Amino acid sequence: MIRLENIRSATGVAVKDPSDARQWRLQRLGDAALVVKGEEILWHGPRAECPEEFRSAEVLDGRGRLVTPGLIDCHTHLIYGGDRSDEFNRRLQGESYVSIAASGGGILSTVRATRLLSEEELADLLTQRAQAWLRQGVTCVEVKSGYGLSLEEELKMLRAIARVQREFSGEMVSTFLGAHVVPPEFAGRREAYVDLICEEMIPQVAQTTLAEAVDVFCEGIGFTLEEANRVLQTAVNEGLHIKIHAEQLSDLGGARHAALQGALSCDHIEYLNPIDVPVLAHQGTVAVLLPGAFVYLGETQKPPVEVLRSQGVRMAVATDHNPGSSPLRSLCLAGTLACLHFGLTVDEVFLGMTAHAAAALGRSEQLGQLARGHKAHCALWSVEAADQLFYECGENRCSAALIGEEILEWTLNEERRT
Ligand code: DI6
Ligand code: FE
Repeated sequence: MIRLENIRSATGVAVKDPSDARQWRLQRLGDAALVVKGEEILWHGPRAECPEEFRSAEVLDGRGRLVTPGLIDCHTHLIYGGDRSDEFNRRLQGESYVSIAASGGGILSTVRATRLLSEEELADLLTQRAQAWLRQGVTCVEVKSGYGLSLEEELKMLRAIARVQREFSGEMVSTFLGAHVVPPEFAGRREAYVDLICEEMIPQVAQTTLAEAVDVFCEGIGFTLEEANRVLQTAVNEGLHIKIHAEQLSDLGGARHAALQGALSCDHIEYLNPIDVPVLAHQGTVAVLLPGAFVYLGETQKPPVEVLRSQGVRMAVATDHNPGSSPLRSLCLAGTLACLHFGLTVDEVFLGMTAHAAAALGRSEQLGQLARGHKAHCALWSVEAADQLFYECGENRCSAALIGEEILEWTLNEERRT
């Protein structure tokens, strides 16, 4: 058992109904203590109120840093081969994301690069990226497949994720995204590809437990509403969680249908019709906002944040890191963009990458709060207050993680302020 002292802290706390965003607030403590035994948080609160029973614990010195729950990046495509900097340049010269995709580039270009790599090579790339996330205070990262698009290639991606999962000191959550786009082998036979997903891929994913959730890209360049519904229903029948990329570039109604099928989250949702928001609220579905893709694609249509807020829908914020629409490597920067472009407050962004991101991954009871019974996965920041996390950008302020009873430290290039 350890007691972390000489810390400030910030954490979301649910006042009443945890599925209603209006019931959450950010608790900031100036002189806090955190007691951990094994993997689990036993107590968190003002240091002066620490119960007698924890006074005998070994003391760890937090050196005046801010302690938060480890951040959670609940939507990434962190495993892939190659990069698409050439397309970034083409887009800057006027080509659109959709026209590049239609000419065989875009997601399909990453599919070609990913298929060339072995399971081991993919695992190495993912390990490096996951370590970079951890050093920025992200102790839980969701990773989607979706650049394999055949039974073998999708399983290869998922097995590579599983390898990294076993070694990663934080938590890695695996999502199957076979329904990303129709692969070239099925050009003109999209129904046959959806058959393959539903009849072979999803049952194998469920049987091997290589992913805990199924996602689908419901979009003009992805899958129709009917196809998405079929994929998600198959996943539900197989006992898997579901989520959806919906209303990113157009309004197909995917978010409403996915929420009605019990989706944990609806992601992107720039084009979500406000009349669908009560469905998300009623179903307790989390709205995952992805400002990286919004900015990189030069979008102007913003998600209906004010309606989501007034209806009490929990909003999460994630990087959507991928080599095309969001090559963003900083969750805190995604938070800054959510503030500047979508009008979220610092408190909303904080909750959106802790408690509400945990809900988007079905982990509300285990992650995202400094609370008794939660996993001791925390980040230590060289900042004075939580407000600073999304204020400046371009520099990492996280200098350590607490994983269980152990502090993992790394060096920051720190400007010394006197
Ligand atoms: N939406 C996204 O933002 C990514 N996939 C998706 O369905 C984009 C993936 C890519 O461009 O490679
Ligand atoms: Fe995505």
